Amino acid sequence: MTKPSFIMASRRDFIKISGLGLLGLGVTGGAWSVLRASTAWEDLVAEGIRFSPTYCEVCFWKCAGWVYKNEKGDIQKVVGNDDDPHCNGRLCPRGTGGTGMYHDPDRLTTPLIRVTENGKQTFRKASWDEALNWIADKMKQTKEQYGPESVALFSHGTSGDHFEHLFKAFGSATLAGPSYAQCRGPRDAGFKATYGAGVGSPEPTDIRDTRCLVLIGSHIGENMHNSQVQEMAEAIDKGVDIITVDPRFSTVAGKSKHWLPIKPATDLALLLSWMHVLIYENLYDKAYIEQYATGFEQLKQHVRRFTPEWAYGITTIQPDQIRATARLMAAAAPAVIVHPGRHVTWYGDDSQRSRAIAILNALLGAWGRRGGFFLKEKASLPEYPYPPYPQPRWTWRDTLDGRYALADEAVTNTLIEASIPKEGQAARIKGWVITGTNLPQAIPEKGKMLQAIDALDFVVAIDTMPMEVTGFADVVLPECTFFERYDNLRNAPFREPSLALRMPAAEPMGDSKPAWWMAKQLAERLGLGAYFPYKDFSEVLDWQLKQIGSSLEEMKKTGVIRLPRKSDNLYIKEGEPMSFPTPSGKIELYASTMEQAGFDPLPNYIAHPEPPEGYYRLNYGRAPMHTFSRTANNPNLTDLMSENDLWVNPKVARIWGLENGQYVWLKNQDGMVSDFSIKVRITERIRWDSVYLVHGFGHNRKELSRAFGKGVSDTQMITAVRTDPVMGGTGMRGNFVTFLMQEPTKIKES
Ligand code: MGD
Ligand code: SF4
Repeated sequence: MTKPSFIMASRRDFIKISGLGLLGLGVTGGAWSVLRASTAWEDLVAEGIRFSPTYCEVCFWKCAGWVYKNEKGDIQKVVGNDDDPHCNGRLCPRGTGGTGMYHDPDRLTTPLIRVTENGKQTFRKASWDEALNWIADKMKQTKEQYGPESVALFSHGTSGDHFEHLFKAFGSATLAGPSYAQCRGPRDAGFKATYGAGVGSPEPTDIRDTRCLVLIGSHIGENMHNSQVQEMAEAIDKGVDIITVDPRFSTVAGKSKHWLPIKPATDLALLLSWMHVLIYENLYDKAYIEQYATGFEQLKQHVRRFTPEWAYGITTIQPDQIRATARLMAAAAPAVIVHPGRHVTWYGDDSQRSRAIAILNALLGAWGRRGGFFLKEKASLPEYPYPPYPQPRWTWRDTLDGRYALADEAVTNTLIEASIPKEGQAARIKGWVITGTNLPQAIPEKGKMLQAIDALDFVVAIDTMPMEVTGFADVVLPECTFFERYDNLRNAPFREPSLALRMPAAEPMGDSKPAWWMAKQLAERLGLGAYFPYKDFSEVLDWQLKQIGSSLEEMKKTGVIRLPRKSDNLYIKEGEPMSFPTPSGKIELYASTMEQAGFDPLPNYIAHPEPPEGYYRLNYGRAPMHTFSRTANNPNLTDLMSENDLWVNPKVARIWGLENGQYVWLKNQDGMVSDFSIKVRITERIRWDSVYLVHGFGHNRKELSRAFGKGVSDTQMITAVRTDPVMGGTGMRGNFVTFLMQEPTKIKES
């Protein structure tokens, strides 16, 4: 076994280290493939070298890893857990650099309360008692006056689990997160209308065995979801054909057999035309469709007119290329994946685009087939026996006011709207608790958010960092990072069920605390202590693990438990009957749930607004070393990428006289001017009608010493939102920007 080295690595070096999977504890035992404590492990501990299990919170792939500490107990590095199917022993650059979250000197380390001094609002340090009493008093008052439902929770990530439990015990189901209406919601609505179930996370894409991978605006590789990227690398080695549809020559476009530089906002036309080719050239999987699907004849009639020639006029993709790519998919079927994507809130018709993707996969017979989509399974882990929750009188669903009939989860924006008083009518929501989400960078239409914040009785932010969201809070609670706490076991559906443990590798820094502790303290102050009947959250984990024949002690040594599947059908067996959880029990090519809710039962192309003269569509995406805005100040990751740049086509650069490396400000179609400037990168890799930048930069909090003023925030430039009528997703890619060569205003902190 390779012994870990504790020589301080330079920030660039340690990315390589993560790839080595240093902890070679590949011992399996019993019915479970469980890593057992080896002598080598005990040797290491005896030598004063400590490591403990975690799963990563830098993004939501939740890779399991080992945190290494030196003899003094200082966290040195984190490496992947060999037995974890989410990472296969290797963390991505962000995960490896995740220790920067722990070491960041800008971290929040004490509770803060807003006060006014000499007429100016500021924060002062507070004790935990003072801060928690303040929040509990506000929650109690609001409950008495308006009902518990009037306190809303915005959350993203594992700390949200603990507050969700508190809120449900309190009597509020007014809970939302940006991972739905700003991210994957339309995808899950589109797939659910077709297959009866959403896609979920991790996506059940069988990439390692696929023969043809179609990526529509989903840039795997830049969007670094660990095992998915590893599987794609494996598939590339095996000669997979990749078709990338993107107005931008993304990294994966360079590995693709076909790059289709589609005119932005026209993907649905291409998808309909691909269906036309598959059906009218008799290339679809007839046996599969006959056995498992319904609505084929309606679909056939529907796509009759969507010829490649029709689509060419809309998408700018040559008819020959549309035919060739459809035939390539059919030749690989059923080992083909038209990837559902993840962040899909683009143009406001995103559920329908996702429906088209779902239908296309059905025509290719890919759902439930090797090399297509596997049938995922998750561990059945008993819930801790908490008392039953009270029934709220109203929930997030009531804030939809009859809109978005197929929304399965809360829509952040309707909670924001319900927090703004209307003419003569008080707002339903009076207080916000926000944890693990930086709302000003995550949710477009900041104007509405500011209106709501102005009207609210109280705002609490729980964060590890002094992010923008904390600037709007009355009370800020400092959460310790995922390196310093217990959280729920990771239990995500995949090819085989697995559980991963996160435990503290170090004491919380300063006066920061874990979310479970904060939620418990608030519960006790609210008379809800019965919902938190433990001293330490580890007791909950131990109880749950004991129900399945393991224990916390055992898991501390393995980090991951892999469980056998209960069903042996990772794929549908040839000809095997299969019932889908749709109203008809079949894959619904013609979606009855859509029809009943008053939406098109078959997807239709609609034209979207074009950029005004002199403006370019604002396209945005991901970088492999950053996640949203949460990593922008991470000392390790800013070393790798400290600001975003603006991709500009050479033709556009010539018109504007732009030079590589020059800084420009951006102005959008509504006159919104960027707070900061962005470096121009002239490249043929972007179409002339668009510009591109990485999301999550352009921070305006001076407390973020490395992120402040670096690059432009795409969210700031997104003032026009096209809302998806099906589920309320906020389409954000209908915004257009132009360049300003001079600093337009003095930078103000908002
Ligand atoms: P971040 O901006 O990274 O993501 O939206 P968010 O979840 O809000 O903000 C995360 C916040 O959590 C930060 O303030 C960070 O400091 C804090 N944090 C990190 N770790 C912890 C922790 O352990 N505990 C606590 N309490 N806080 C922690 C993501 C959302 O954004 C998503 S999912 C998508 S897909 C959308 N992407 C997107 C986009 O690409 N462009 C634009 N313009 N908007 C987008 N919005 C959406
Ligand atoms: Fe962490 Fe990377 Fe895994 Fe995401 S993909 S959980 S950032 S290691």
